[in-house]
Amino acid sequence: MISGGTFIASLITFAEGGLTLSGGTLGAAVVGAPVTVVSSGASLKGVNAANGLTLLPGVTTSFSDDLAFFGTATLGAGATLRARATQKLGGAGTVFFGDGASLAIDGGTDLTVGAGSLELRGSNFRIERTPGSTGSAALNLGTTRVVSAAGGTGVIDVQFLTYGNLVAEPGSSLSVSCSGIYSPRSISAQNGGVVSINAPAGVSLSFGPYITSGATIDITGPTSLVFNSLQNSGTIRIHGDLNVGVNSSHVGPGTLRVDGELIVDPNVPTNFQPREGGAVVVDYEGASPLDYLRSLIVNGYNGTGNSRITVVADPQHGLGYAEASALFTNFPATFAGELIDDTAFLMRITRYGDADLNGLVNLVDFNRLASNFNGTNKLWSQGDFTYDGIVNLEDFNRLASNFNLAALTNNPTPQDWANLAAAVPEPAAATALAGITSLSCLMRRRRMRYPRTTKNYR
Ligand SMILES: [Ca+2]
Ligand SMILES: [Ca+2]
Ligand SMILES: [Ca+2]
Repeated sequence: MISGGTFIASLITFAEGGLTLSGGTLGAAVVGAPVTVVSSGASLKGVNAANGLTLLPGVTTSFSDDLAFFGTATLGAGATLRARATQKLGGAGTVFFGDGASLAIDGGTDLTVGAGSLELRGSNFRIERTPGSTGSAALNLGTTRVVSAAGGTGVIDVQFLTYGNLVAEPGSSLSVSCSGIYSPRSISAQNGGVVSINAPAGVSLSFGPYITSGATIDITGPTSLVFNSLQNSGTIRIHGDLNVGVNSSHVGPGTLRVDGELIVDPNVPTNFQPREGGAVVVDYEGASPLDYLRSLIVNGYNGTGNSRITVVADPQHGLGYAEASALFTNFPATFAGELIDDTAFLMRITRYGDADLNGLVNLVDFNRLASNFNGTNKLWSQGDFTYDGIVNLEDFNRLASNFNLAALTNNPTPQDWANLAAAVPEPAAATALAGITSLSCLMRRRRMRYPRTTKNYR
């Protein structure tokens, strides 16, 4: 037990028991047993706790010089570990925050979380500038360190945050606020988890490896956000511009929402690739990005240009796109789980023929095609499913081959074809009905060559 004064030693070795600190200052390497701080007022100065460190509940302990531990550092409920000068929190293992525990960084302090795969993890915790202190508190997480909310709400609220991997585990939320440079290596919301990032306007956020969303990631503030890879089975909302800057960036089956501009790097071959039913909402104000984004989709389809928006090749599915105002009449409307206004550009991987992007190919879609038949400068939502701007028999055939199909339903029945024929409006009727005839012949010929079990014709 050390209860007062200053105790500096190069090495303290225990065969059993441990070192208990109730006051004073400890500066030593401690091996063989853990260090336990039992009351506030004690401080650590250059401590290396080789067998772990514990702060009992409610205890506040400050540290200066480097603090290292190996194994687990446990901050009891309501305990505070306070960083008092530019230094490093090092070691290997996990800092576990008890309920309401915090890591406080004094203003003017630059705290680097040290080498290795150190993890800061807990249910309800805060990492913040020491209340009442002034100046910037900086947290440098390096490239492999993890801050993970597990079962509650984790808060990071510092002036500068750099690097690190930010995780919300299932059922948890991690809320990050910072006013300075911010460049996390990854952000991950596990299934049922939420990550909220609030960065200042005017900064550019750059993500190293990836963003992974199994639930919700909400990013507010930056005027520009660059990412390398995006795996999205949940929802990602970016309240600012999104720059896609590295080849093979992609999203999964979730929804990506950008309240701003979606920009795909024109300088190097860059491919933005929604996948497996993924939807993208670009909620703009002012001029529509339609021409720009459509050109990237056309690039992707034709394999031309540096900047591309593509989908994985599939004879039955394409990347549908539409202005919200072309699909809905009442706003706010709901698309892919997102509330949208009448100035939004929408993309979704869906079957060819699904002009209104609702996931089904039916008479409503056919009517859109028929009313634009033989037109030029047309969009997907008007029946151009081949990305050439023209609505003709090729587009009709794509629609017809998916008619009455949702995700994985059966082939159309004779009654479906009759319904389709009956729905053809004038003046497109003659042409389109000719198309049906052609299509029927085509389908019959194809079926002779390909058995019905062939995947492409299911
Ligand atoms: Ca809008
Ligand atoms: Ca449809
Ligand atoms: Ca066409």
